[in-house]
Amino acid sequence: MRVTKLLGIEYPIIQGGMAWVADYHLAAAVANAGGLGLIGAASAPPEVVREQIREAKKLTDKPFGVNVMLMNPNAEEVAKIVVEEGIKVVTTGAGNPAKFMPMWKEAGVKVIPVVASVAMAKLMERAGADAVVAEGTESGGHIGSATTMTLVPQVVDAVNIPVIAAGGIADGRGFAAALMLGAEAVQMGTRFCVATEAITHANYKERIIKAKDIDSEVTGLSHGHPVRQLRNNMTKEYLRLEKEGVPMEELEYLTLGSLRKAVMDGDVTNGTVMAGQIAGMVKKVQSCDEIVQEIITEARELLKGSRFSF
Ligand code: TUI
Repeated sequence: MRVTKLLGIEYPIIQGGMAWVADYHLAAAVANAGGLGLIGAASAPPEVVREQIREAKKLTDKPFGVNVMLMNPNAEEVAKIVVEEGIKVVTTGAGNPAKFMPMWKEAGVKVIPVVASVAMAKLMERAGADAVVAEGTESGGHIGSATTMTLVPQVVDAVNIPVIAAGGIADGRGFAAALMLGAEAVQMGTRFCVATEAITHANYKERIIKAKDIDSEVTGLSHGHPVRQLRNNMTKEYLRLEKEGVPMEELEYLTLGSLRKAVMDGDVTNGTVMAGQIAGMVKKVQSCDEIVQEIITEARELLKGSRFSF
């Protein structure tokens, strides 16, 4: 498979670069399980990202990457640190990473932008991306509008680089379906968010495990920053104010630090509980190794004898 070869990993499973959740513990655990683990730089200060990378190296000698969140005002510094620390794979989110590509390519870093449209996927291919993650609107966090089912095959048809499917995938069936849509790997967030090794607060994990299929809401649609999260006091209040036409700046104030409050402090009532629509199917805390093995075994069984068998 092109993606496993490109990244030097055993299984074509990539962990999402989730803000606060994807720290070095999770990245190293996914790497040790044979997938691609990622440290989610999110809004962390650049020196914290450097520290995280060094800690991950102590826990694994397998390849792992860093997700650079492009809305972060420190993204440029983080982009440089990734090179300085010898990171070999970068994924990016929430923007266009073109200005960092020459620096990364020169340093031999494999660049995998997360995209939510065909246009962005083509742009990234032309800019030198090694692969793209096509992320459907089923995902948690900052999202686009196309579903995984519609986005993935259209991106596959539009580019020649490998496409990694994300959004709504959490088991072997989703993995197999992604391959049938033409993807060559999957990226998963929600399932890894509840992993034993994830530092996610127990309340957050429990909220995901108790979630039903229709428990997520999308906030921020009216001001162009849609974020999928599980329904609670925060989403009710946010959506009420958004409907009243409260300006974006005031809404941002409401959510300042709210993800941290949920992930780290366990306030899943007033904090932001980002998770994908597949949360309803995520039913237990398991180690990253168990998660990866279960998905691969299930998918192999489903694809046996087909041209997708692996
Ligand atoms: O980035 C994500 N998901 C995220 S980032 C994040 S951090 C955050 N925290 C609080 C509020 C808001 C965000 C949480 N979840 N996924 C990757 C992704 N990228 N989804 C959609 C996009 C995207 C959107 C527009 C990529 C490129 C793009 O292009 C716009 C442009 O600049 O042309």
